[in-house]
Amino acid sequence: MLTVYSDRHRLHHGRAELIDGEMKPCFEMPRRADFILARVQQTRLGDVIAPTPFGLDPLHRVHSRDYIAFLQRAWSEWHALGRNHDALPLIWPVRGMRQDRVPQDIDGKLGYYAMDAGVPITSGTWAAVSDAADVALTGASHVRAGARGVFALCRPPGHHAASDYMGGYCYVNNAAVAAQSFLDAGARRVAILDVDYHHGNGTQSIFYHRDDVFFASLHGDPRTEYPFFLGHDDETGAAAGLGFNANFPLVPGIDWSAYSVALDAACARVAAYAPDALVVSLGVDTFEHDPISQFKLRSDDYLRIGEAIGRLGKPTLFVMEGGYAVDAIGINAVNVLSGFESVA
Ligand code: SP5
Ligand code: ZN
Repeated sequence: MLTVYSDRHRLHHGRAELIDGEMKPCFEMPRRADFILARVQQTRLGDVIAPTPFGLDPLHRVHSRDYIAFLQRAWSEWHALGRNHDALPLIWPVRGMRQDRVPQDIDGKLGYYAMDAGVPITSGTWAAVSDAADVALTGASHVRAGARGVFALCRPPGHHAASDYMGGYCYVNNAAVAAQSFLDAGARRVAILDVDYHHGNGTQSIFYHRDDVFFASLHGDPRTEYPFFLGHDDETGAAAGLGFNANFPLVPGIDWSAYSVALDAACARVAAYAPDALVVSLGVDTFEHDPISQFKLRSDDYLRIGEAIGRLGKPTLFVMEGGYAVDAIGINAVNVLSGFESVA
């Protein structure tokens, strides 16, 4: 399987995040991608290529122009105030406050364009974020050219980012950008299967009113898990998109026996949709030793996930999302890809 990877992910390295009331080193760190790449090479999964630049147009297809412009300029606006630490939001427009006035000050803009404080912006964040989108777009172009499966080793991840906000370590929604690129190149229907531990709220939001992208997500139940405010099973789409969104919220502590039932159900929905292409939001934070998650999947279970996806028989783009047990992240992510390849 072809892997697309850019070294420039390293330019995004947030220092700290607020977790359980303490500032701790960011769980979403450069070593994650390094370990995945090392495993790709160690297992001889296939060639590794650099992305080609696609520019801003494909990003504007799923994100608002003002949001992308904010991402591009945020660090320089922050740095111009003499601040050298990560830019982080500290106030949000909650119920009853104005959503229709974008503040002029960077502190206001950070809150306006963020859903949480898990999105540090550093001097290199935009370079890494735009390369991650190019990684996904390059991967999609190879799927279109006939590859059965391609791995977009994106970092930072994307599935919590919606059309006009960042959150949960995500800035640009790489999976959504790639899905839209399939449609713009002539696909009629694209499915996105999100197996990250957290609900893909950004991806769901982007396509919620549309019938040309079917979104299915397996994740920790938002009644007890981040992102809390989206991801329930009664969210089935709206307007033309009604019936084209499927959430599978799962209780904490589940292992493969329960997970696989939901995975089979989600895969059956994908198959029924009969997509021209499949995008997999590949998070491996469902792992038993993940430091911020509550599922109990083991490394071998990721082979089974890959096999289930492979049996769908669709041209498939894997887009890397979460996974924070760094020592095992390469094994688990590449197991999915190997499992996929084992079912020809
Ligand atoms: C892409 C992705 O996986 N983003 C995840 C963002 C999660 N951010 C909030 C994490 C909260 C963890 N709370 C549990 C702490 C355990 N001590
Ligand atoms: Zn996650």
